[in-house]
Amino acid sequence: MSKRRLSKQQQTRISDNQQKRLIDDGAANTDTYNNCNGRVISHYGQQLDVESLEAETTGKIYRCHQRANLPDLVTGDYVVWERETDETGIVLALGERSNLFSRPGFAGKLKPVAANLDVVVIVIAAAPQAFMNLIDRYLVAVGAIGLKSILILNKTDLIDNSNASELEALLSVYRELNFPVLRVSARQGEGVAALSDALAGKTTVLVGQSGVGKSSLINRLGGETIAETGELSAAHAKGTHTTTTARLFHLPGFDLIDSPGIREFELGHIEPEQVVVGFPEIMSHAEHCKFRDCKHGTEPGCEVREAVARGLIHPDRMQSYEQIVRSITAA
Ligand SMILES: Nc1nc2c(ncn2[C@@H]2O[C@H](COP(=O)(O)OP(=O)(O)OP(=O)(O)O)[C@@H](O)[C@H]2O)c(=O)[nH]1
Ligand SMILES: [Mg+2]
Ligand SMILES: [Zn+2]
Repeated sequence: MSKRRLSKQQQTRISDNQQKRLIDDGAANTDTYNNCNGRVISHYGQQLDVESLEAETTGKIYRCHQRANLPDLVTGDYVVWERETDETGIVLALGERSNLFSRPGFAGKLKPVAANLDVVVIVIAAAPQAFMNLIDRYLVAVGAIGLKSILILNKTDLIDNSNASELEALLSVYRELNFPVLRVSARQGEGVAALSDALAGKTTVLVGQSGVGKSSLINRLGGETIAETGELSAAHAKGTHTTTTARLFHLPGFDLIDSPGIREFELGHIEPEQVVVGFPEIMSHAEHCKFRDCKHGTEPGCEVREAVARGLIHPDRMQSYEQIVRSITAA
């Protein structure tokens, strides 16, 4: 039900945009009979899988090329496309994006991951090891585009005396900051119903290190094997980069985008002043610093330092913040 409502809204937006586009192109008289609405489900190099949003072919996937004048399209994009054969087509125009989640790829070049999202789910796991700084980098990237995050700890079935208190301490930092936190096990099903509820009616992308179980969660939520999963490497207990391209899955009640896992997440595209969007507790104190451009270092009248000293800001989060700012300034 929610899917139909969403696509209708989007179709209105698309057709407005399509009209603008055709006028922009000076092609207002073009025969638009064959133009269809669609959504990019996945992309493979130069080719895209576009799902038809047209009544008579709804849900059918067409392998498409895109017109050369279009920017790189990503999973989640709404597009106008034209059918070529029963299985192929060409994308003519890109609908307006409500947001675009990107991460830096090779040589610091921004790599768009997915568009038109409602939520970003940051997945960590009992193994491979979770790092606060990686979570914080994601929170900054998500906050910078005005989206909300949910933090998920997967593989709760692997929690034992050796890692329980460390993981709980990590989660409690975010819980206290009012970031939604869920504990799940894709393998055993714990917490999966609550996760399903949290995603209802939304388009969400799963992000996180390789091997944390993003694709496994898709399979558990979908009740069948629809995404490929891979074992952790025996030598390093790290992920093996099984998922290679972002793909949108329609699951019962919501859309969920699987994305390739990462080893590192460099925030090359964020300005140092923006880092604070991932740190609401620092932001609220920074407003009261004596100097407006306070770097929260050794300046007099720094309310952030004061808050750390009084235990109002977690020292690990402060350290994480400083590390991110340093990494950006050094880049
Ligand atoms: N014990 C346990 N293992 C899990 C759980 N979820 C996933 N795994 C295992 O973790 C490994 C990696 O899972 P994937 O789903 O491929 O991880 P991913 O995050 O999609 O990894 P990339 O595609 O490389 O980014 C597989 O061997 C899964 O069976 C879980 O809840 N418990
Ligand atoms: Mg995967
Ligand atoms: Zn300050």
